[in-house]
Amino acid sequence: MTNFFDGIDKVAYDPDSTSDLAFRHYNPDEILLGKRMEDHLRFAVAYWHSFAWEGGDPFGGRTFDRPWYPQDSMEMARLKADVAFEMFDILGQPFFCFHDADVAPGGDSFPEYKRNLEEIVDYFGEKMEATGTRLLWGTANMFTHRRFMSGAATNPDPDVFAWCAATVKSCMDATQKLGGENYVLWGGREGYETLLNTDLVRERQQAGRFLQMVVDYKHKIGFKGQILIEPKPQEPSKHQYDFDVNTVYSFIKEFGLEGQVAMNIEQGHAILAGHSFEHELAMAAAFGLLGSIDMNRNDYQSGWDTDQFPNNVPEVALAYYEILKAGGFTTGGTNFDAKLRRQSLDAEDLIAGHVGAMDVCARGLKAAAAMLEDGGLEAARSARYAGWDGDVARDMLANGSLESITERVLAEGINPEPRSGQQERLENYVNRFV
Ligand code: XLS
Ligand code: NI
Ligand code: NI
Repeated sequence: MTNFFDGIDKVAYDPDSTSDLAFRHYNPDEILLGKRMEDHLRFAVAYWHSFAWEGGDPFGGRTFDRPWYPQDSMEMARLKADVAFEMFDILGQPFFCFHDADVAPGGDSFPEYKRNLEEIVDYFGEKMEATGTRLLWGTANMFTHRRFMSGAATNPDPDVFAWCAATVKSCMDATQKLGGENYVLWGGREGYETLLNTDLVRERQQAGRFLQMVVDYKHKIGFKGQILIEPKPQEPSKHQYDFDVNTVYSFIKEFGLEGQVAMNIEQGHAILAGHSFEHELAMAAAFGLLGSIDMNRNDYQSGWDTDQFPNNVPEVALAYYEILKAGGFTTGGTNFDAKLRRQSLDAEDLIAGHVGAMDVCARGLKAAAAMLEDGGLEAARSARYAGWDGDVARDMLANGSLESITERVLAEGINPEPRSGQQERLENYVNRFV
């Protein structure tokens, strides 16, 4: 036991509590739509934000002071793991997620990197066995180190591509060994700054080939989880190749990977792309590619990825509405890709951030489940499109041509009369549940 969380008790569900560190809505065993709340939400803590990020921003260095700093030795990596698993026990969330770089020092060579990762993976394995915390997904950080400054798989230098292939193999092995339920690829620096020095056709080909290798390796090792791509429109690169759900969908099709790769959708990335979270979720669901979510929120004024803990119930409710409507998570879950504000220095702040986020998600989920059960939104939508259920309309769509349709417009004197979209009424409807 470390003493990092001294004085902080295991968080309990207590609907009447006035404590800021209690769950008033997250009740893991509560049944919604025939399933336990915990099994709907499948919460995960993100190792990077909670334990590896030191509180820096573009204008200043670290603000936190943690007993596992400096993060450059295996001894510190083990201490960090001890603290992380203590937090998992306090929160009681079922999963966590990590990048290789979050959990062990990278060392000076590939063999050293691999040794360190394997050593900490064994340490995690023991802790997961002892505590029951599971791995939602693993991933590789191929964006922080300077070797990745011009891209990872999309790098002009083939040696960087080779380094990345070896790195992802190690991270997939680690994920497989720990029973991870998914493997995520977020294209951190897979994009470019300026066309003046960039061959974007070649770079996209490299990224596509890389993804094919990842899928081949998944089958080779019999990894049962899903491979997930996480779209993001910019930051760190000016132009990212995996801009949003639609862009990633066409990328998957172009490289023949339909049915092999799904998506991890992040609230903040959706906002950066000029979409809403529910738009991206509905789009992914429409393609059958809704895998998992990174739950956070962006500051709506700042225009960059602020990765804050979610705190807006109506927004979260609409997101879970799309997820439930699509049938809910299978291997996916709700990963809190969220970090403290850099002035939030205390161990207690880390707990408060997660407790609040879990409770907001639970409230959103309850509202979403109630709206689905009530069926009001679906009924309104069906009524709006009812004209398309008729035989004539169906036949027009399936077999019509511009000439045959024109004939009918003339013969029947078709002259459409607009009808209300009723947005305000529907917004009032949602407000009854949130
Ligand atoms: C960064 C991404 C990152 C991924 C994992 O914006 O959200 O945290 O989720 O590499
Ligand atoms: Ni992000
Ligand atoms: Ni993310």
